[in-house]
Amino acid sequence: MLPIWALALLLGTAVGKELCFQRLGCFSDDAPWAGIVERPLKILPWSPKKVNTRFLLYTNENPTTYQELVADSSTIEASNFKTDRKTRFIIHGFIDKGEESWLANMCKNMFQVESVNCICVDWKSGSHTGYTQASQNIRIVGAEVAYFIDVLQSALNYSLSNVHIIGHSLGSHAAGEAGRRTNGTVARITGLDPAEPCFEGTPELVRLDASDAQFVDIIHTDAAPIIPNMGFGTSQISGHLDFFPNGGIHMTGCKKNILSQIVDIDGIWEGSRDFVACNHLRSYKYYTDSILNPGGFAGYPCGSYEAFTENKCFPCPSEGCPQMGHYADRFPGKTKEVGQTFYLNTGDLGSFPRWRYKVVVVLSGKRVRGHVLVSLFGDQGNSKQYEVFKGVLRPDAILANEIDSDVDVGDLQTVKFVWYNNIINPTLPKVGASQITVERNDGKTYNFCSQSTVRENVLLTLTPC
Ligand SMILES: [Ca+2]
Ligand SMILES: [Ca+2]
Repeated sequence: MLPIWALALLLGTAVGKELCFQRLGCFSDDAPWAGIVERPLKILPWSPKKVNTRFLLYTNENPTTYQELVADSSTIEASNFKTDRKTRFIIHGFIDKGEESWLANMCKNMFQVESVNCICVDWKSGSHTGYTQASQNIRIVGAEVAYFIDVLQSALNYSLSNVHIIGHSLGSHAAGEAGRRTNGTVARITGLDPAEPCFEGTPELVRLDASDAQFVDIIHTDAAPIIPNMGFGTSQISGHLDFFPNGGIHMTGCKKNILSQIVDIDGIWEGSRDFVACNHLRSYKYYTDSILNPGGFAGYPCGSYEAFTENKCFPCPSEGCPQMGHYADRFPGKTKEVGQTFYLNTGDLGSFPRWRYKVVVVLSGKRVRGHVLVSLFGDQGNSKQYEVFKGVLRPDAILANEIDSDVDVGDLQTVKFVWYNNIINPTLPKVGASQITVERNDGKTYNFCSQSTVRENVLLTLTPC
């Protein structure tokens, strides 16, 4: 017979601890929730009261001031919530809050293009703690969102095909948990740079994956390893469509993560969050911009970012390219299979959308060393000058490159060619383009010709031929 204390010890290792709550049920620290390699600490989430999940409703009728909802039909019916509209939940991440301006700004962009119930989910009481605890608290947040959705369904007869959950960072996994608890029946979950630590490599039960909703799309913006690069987001393919803008690791306009200023994960958000976590935060900025730029974030199916930058993944295939962000659900092949990966480039701060074109230039004139630039003129706008080539310019050479324009020029009407080398040459050499071919990402091709040549820094206009 074992002494009582030894029996208790044996049971203690075999059976984990468990917390139960009236509305949300029980939460255990059994594997894989805790006690696995990726999450060795045996800790439990805080109580629903302490996490204090709140639902802040914005609609087209109240775009700037929220109505706070609770999961109760009479409160929801008394609010501006409309059952004939889609509902999009937005869940923030670690050391963040539901009143942060980026969530409301995302809603405001939606109101410009659709009528929608936009619910910002605040769990700041549970997110302002150590990272390991916060990564457990998202289980409560996910359960609260699932409970709220259950009320919408049972009390208001609201269809889950109208529910979209958007989560950033740890909020992505809270969205996954809400989806899991509603048996993967919500229409869509968008993971904005889902958090890596305590989730990457874990069983699908505990992290956001493609089984958590009818359609799951992911934007990866900080996919470098957490150690040693402090890349907070996961590189794990987690949805039906996984987008890797700018390759998914270093976002255009962000400096590299500042390692020397970060002691550990808990220190990452202290102080200057935009400076330290620039890559990680870009995911929600891209999503917010995508709402107002339906064609500006085309993702190209490609095996790697390297192949994409080597111009091997253009134009879009016959079924088209999905759009990263708000309109990803318009892609016909969105749920054809899980783990479809897409690459694209974005702009830097101020203007993120880009439209990619393939440009082929046939040179004429003298043989000189220099740079060749081309600008595109169309019925919807004109692009800047983009460099297509630098090196030795030989007559009849064919130069091909892809450019990412900050303007959708529409149907092309003319193109302009210019070259320069900043080398003083008394013979004043002239170079031209006998033909320039421009291909859009939908495969439509335009040809332009010229008989002329020009001195450096002089614009040459080519007309359709
Ligand atoms: Ca999951
Ligand atoms: Ca990472």
